[in-house]
Amino acid sequence: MKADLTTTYLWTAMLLLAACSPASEERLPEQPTTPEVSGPPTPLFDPDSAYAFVERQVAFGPRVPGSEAHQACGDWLVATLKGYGATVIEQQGTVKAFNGQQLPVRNIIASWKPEAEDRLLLFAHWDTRPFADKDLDRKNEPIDGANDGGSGVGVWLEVARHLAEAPPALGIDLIFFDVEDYGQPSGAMGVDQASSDTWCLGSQYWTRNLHVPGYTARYGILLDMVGARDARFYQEAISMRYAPHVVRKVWRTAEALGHGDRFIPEVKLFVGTDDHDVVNRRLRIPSIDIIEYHEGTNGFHPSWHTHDDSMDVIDRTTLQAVGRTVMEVIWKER
Ligand code: AHN
Ligand code: ZN
Repeated sequence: MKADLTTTYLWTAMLLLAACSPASEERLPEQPTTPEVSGPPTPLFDPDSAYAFVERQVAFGPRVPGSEAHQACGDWLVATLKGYGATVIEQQGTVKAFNGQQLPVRNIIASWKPEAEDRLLLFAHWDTRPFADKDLDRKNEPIDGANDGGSGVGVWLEVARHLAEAPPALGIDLIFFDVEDYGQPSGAMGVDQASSDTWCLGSQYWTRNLHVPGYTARYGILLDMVGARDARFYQEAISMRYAPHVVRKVWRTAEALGHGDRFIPEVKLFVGTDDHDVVNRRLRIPSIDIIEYHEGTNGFHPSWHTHDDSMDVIDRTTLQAVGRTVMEVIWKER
């Protein structure tokens, strides 16, 4: 505490000097300025709450478009978001799946400060894959989607819980896109443009039917597969192409918060079939994808599109690293 006292004396002496000498007035500020622009402090992300939000979705059963579980979970999402003070728009329509099937689409759009011009777009997909094509067994049965679908929504719901109570400076639009994960299973030929267009049908629908004509936002953040134990997040190539400043801001913030072990500032993956690509290409809202890169497999978690994608892979410390980081970014925005 001695050092603090000395510092105080020094400051007092400097201020006195400044007050007495007119020449120094121009050089010294009237009072010490804080480096940060002041604003509401970032509220605390609660990983237990985020975990419970993932659990709650999974408890409905697989949220396959057109199913009863999907309907019930959607109703719960809308009610929850309204409970957090959001203006909610439900966008309903029909899209055609790769197999020719007509699918109902239900995008859930929650807005805070809808009148504000400066906005951030937060998004995740809330549907689950109707089959387990990467599994060896029960390939035709839908998956739990705890990580794929559930985790992004769970983190955003926990963020949403704070939006009414301690609003950040900017307007917020949180979109839960439907029918992201009904894409054509990749065969030996890999993913070409035609098959890549069979993914992300909900976000494609939204870009053609914007809830607000001419909608735009300062930037967008997509969360996809952000809940698995020991997950690491590397920078993603499409995000780097369209929104490098957002990528750097997020990874720098993670590092500053002590999550540098999770957020590694190296570009390691390219995810050309995710909702951020649609938003970037069609709307030019610079958008990033925070998505796990898993060494040794196809780049995604080994549970990806298998029946192992259950609550067993979800870990609170991963949800915490992601949730705390994005909240800090959102609440520091001016
Ligand atoms: C593919 O690479 C085919 N899809 C990435 C997007 C995705 C699917 N995220 C979750 N499921
Ligand atoms: Zn998926």
